[in-house]
Amino acid sequence: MDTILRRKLTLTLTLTLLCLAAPAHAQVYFDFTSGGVTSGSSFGNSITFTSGDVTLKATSWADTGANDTFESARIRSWASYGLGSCNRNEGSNCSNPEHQFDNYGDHDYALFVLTGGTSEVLFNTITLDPYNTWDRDVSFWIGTIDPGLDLTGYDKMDLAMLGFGAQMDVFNSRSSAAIEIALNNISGNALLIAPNADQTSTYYRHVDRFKITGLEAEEMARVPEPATMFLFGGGLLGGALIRKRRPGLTVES
Ligand SMILES: [Ca+2]
Ligand SMILES: [Ca+2]
Ligand SMILES: [Ca+2]
Ligand SMILES: [Ca+2]
Repeated sequence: MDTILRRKLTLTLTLTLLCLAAPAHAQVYFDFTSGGVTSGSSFGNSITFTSGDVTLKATSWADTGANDTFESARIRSWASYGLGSCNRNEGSNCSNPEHQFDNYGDHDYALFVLTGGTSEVLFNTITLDPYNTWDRDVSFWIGTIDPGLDLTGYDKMDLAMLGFGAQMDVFNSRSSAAIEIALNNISGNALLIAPNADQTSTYYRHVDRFKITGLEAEEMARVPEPATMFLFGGGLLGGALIRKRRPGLTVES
């Protein structure tokens, strides 16, 4: 009986520890081609999307300020075409093709900040769709930032100080086809993405333009504090030992 009890105890503890250790990664997907709640209708506005218990706030920015510092832009939803942006030099009601995220003239940026749920996610992929045939080179930064961060007045060199990780570049061919960009499962609560700005030429083959149609991520598991794990494990162990000491205990098989 002791052996059976010991086996049961070991199994219970093992399963308990496995459950605590195994991350229950909930997948979140934000479809930017439908839904979304728009707040404000000019520069500095936002569009909010939800997936499960996670809320995503999308805003757009551009280096239209003095010395290429960031200023808020107007993020817009073009229904099934996804999200685009009009910056201060394009005008808040800019039209095709400037209403995409583009690097013709100034450099447009999309900022996605997550709140609710575990907030921290692993960023999986983002889908971009050029509206017509354009280059599709992108740069992105992922990090854990103040969810209320206002980028006004900062520039690209300040991103690390604000909590973003290193700039990641993905170069793609010129095409009218949508493309899924791997975000390398980097963790954080924020993603900043822009057409790659390294090619300064306005030669048409270098100009990158796209709308953004979807973002896929997975919630990080809530990692229990070591103290909690110890107490939880210790509680189970204690309970089992008390039961073991009780006379006439029948072990269910
Ligand atoms: Ca634009
Ligand atoms: Ca532009
Ligand atoms: Ca500029
Ligand atoms: Ca390019």
